[in-house]
Amino acid sequence: MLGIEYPIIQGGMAWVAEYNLVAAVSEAGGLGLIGAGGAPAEFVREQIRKVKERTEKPFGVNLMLMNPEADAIARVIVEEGVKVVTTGAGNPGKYLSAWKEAGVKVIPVVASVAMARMMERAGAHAVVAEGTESGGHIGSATTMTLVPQVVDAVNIPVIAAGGIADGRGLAAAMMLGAEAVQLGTRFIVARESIVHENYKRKVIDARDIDSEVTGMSHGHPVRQLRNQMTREYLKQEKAGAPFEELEQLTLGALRKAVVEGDVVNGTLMAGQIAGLVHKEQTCEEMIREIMEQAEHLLGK
Ligand code: TUI
Repeated sequence: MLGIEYPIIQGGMAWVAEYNLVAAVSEAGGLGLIGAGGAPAEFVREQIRKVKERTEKPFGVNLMLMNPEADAIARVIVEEGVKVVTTGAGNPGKYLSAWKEAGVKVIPVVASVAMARMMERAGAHAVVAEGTESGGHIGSATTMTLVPQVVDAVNIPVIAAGGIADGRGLAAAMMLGAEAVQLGTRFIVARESIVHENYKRKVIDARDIDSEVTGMSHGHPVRQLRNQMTREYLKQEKAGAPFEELEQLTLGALRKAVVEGDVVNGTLMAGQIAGLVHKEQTCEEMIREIMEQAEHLLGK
């Protein structure tokens, strides 16, 4: 459906998934996704053009639906002839018909069976079922429970995400009925990833229980590695701080971590599988290793 060699999709991580990483993943035979995050539409257009200069292979865009320029980005995706779009943090229903008319493959990220069903009815080509093990904005169901329930509920292909970083995860996801996997955390530390060295080091050094979920009280849970920022956030959240105040605390904090390498006051979004990510490698090495391990486990 996507014209890719291997069933490995790179998560559309805000700030992290820019053209260098995206082109590297697609060149290696996976599907790179530009993470539009909170970026302006014209920035996303430039990113798309830069990926096209670097690879002829398929790639896509992830539209984070809370982006105030979401409508404009949805149009840029059509104008620039992007072949695949994934969406996150909301319901992309209002964009579906325009994308489908333009021949874009539409793959919403969902965190529940109800949303998966709704997306299938609306005409989505596939869904990413994302478990709570993931980094960033999360739902509450685990990958182990969500994926088979979504597989049973819909007739379109299901891509598993959350807690997957190696061939064992890929093989397990296939056993649950998924057709492909989406990885974020492992690609943060890719050689081609522009993420600051300090952030990469934090992911590489992280243990299994080093992530924390902030924002549970106001309905926007976000998983990230524990640091001064999460301690301060959780302290204020526990004391009943209003949403707006907590928002102030995290404003620009992801950029601070990715670009400036501020691992003290920055937001280090990463999934629970960070404890399994041990070294920087090229995307090609990562994908080859994952495929070899999964093929061995699945007996080809
Ligand atoms: O979207 C994500 N992960 C993200 S978005 C993001 S940007 C951000 N930055 C700072 C603070 C907060 C967010 C970082 N990580 N994953 C896909 C995903 N989508 N997970 C859960 C959902 C989801 C949630 C609710 C999808 C649909 C949904 O529907 C609600 C509705 O509208 O009915």
